[in-house]
Amino acid sequence: MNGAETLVKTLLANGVDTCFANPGTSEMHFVAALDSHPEMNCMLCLFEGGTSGAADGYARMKGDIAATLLHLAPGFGNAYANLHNARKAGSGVLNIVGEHAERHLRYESPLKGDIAGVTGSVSHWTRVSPDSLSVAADGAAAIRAARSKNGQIATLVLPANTAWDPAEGPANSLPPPPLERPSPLAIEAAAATLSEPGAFLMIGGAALVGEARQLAGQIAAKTSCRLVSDTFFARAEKGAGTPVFEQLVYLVEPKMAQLKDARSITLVGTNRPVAFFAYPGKPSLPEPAGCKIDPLCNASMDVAWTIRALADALDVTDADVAKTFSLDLPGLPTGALTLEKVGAALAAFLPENAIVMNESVTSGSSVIPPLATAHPHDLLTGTGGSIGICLPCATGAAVACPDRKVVALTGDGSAMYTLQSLWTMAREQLDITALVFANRGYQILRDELTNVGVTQIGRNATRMFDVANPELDWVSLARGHGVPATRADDMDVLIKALTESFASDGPSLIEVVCP
Ligand SMILES: Cc1ncc(C[n+]2csc(CCOP(=O)(O)OP(=O)(O)O)c2C)c(N)n1
Ligand SMILES: [Mg+2]
Repeated sequence: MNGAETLVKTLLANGVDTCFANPGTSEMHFVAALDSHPEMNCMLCLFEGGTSGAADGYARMKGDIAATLLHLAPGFGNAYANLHNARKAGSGVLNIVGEHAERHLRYESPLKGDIAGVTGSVSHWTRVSPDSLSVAADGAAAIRAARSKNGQIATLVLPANTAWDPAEGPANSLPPPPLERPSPLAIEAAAATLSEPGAFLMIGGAALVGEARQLAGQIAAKTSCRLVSDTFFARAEKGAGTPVFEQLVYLVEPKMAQLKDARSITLVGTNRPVAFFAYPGKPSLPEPAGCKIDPLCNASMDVAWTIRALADALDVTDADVAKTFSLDLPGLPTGALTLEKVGAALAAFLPENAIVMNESVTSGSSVIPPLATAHPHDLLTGTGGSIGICLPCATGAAVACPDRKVVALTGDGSAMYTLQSLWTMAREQLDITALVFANRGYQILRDELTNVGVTQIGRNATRMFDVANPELDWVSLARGHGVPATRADDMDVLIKALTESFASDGPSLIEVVCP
């Protein structure tokens, strides 16, 4: 047995059976070891941003880790942006990165790079395996790190000699250490604060799903505190039957308006609210002066326990009924296409238990709101502001949940970053309906130019914001990746395409021609 084989056996023995991969020569022994273990599900992604984004989507929906297989520093560099997003999502990801054999590293070979620099800057945990006998134990430690604190980025660098030299056998990964919890005193104090006027309970992470979400709704019913979430989150249950919470909005002034009555903000599973960007003359922090921020429990702590403890401290009972959304499906819109009508059609047709990945950027403010009263579903969003997460994340979510329909909503600009994921969707026949909002440009950046105070827009800025001339042909792009596609420029075509796509099991794409 060589080091690579002990690593594959370690992964499988510890429940890691999914690997999003883009290999190269330095990983060939690892590839051979994966090849002799067909129980490992290896999926090729044609760009490493697809690999890392898929691992993020998988973790969000599975609640457990997948592995990525990446090729030296440049391969890891390509994966970086979506690892950044995964880190902000709190997703556990286990990266296995090949590296040159130790003796080769003293030479300036083409693929040699600063692997410590590139991996260290986004990983919570990094280790370079020193020899083949250590690989299994290092793999087990990496698995544990990726599963720790509700999910971390763990990166194991595997020099080729550690993969090919002889080794002994697989290792067991210890369970992750217990999650940190707030002290009883902190719980008591937070419960008291939540009962005071102007109290906000801001939830994220595990508080946006399941029983914790329900209890948060009951806490709001009991105390009259305002229940809010951040603008972006890894995963939230949405639709009919889910407790109502307000999402903070993107722009600074409206965010400040939402928080203007806040005298306290208690944080459970999330960080304090902050403006997405700094703008001249506008604050970074949106809450009013004097508002108390209680960082009770961050996303890496025991969020579900904290919500339960708060509910107990507040004597929440079944009599405290959370305010929930009721099912209210819009009628079917016809005629000229508008984004509001697209939202209504989506809400009307959205299959029960769908997974919606939203990176539709400016289109989202029209398309997403009607989904609030659609059939229950999970909503995932971009978490780290780095665009190009939608198609990869949808891919990973579909692998994690093969029995659920995945709907990927993406801006045309965002989709271009990682459109290679379409090919993985086609090869794996993943049940994904992708809607590309073809407004032919980076619409949000037009708005942002105004937000920084520029009133005139000239040739250079226009040429940096328009994605036209030539116009992208999404139907051809999708078909070229093996995904059937339709261009919808009125509601009848859109509704027919949606109906057909939701009735079929494989991937399909709809180019939504924005008015
Ligand atoms: C990795 C990365 N590069 C650049 C940006 C800057 N950026 C933010 S939104 C955006 C364009 C989004 O365009 P699109 O997806 O078409 O959405 P639209 O604004 O048109 O609705 C860009 C380039 C970013 N956020 N992340
Ligand atoms: Mg666009």
